[in-house]
Amino acid sequence: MRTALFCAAALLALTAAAPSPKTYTVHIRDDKFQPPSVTVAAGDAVSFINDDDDAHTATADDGSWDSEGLNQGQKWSHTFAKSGKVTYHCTVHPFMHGTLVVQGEKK
Ligand SMILES: [Cu+2]
Repeated sequence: MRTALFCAAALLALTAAAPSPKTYTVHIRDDKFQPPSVTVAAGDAVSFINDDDDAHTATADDGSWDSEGLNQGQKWSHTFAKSGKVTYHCTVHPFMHGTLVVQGEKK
């Protein structure tokens, strides 16, 4: 019992020390990524939600990530661990562009 309490306390201390990851949301609406540019910290997640009635993707221009096809109402979430700036597009509508900036120390 005492061990279990100690473990719980240690876990709480660890949780408090680490910055908690956030989740950002990008809506895909009217053939646009909204907002078109998002800045997050390394370890944060972004959810892409398709609000349109036709299919879209969120696909990194450098191929590092890809939501694949999202139908109306579908959501795709991804955690970004690597810092840097990545532009992305929709493979169905190549005129749709967005920018994702991931900030954090490089290791
Ligand atoms: Cu599209």
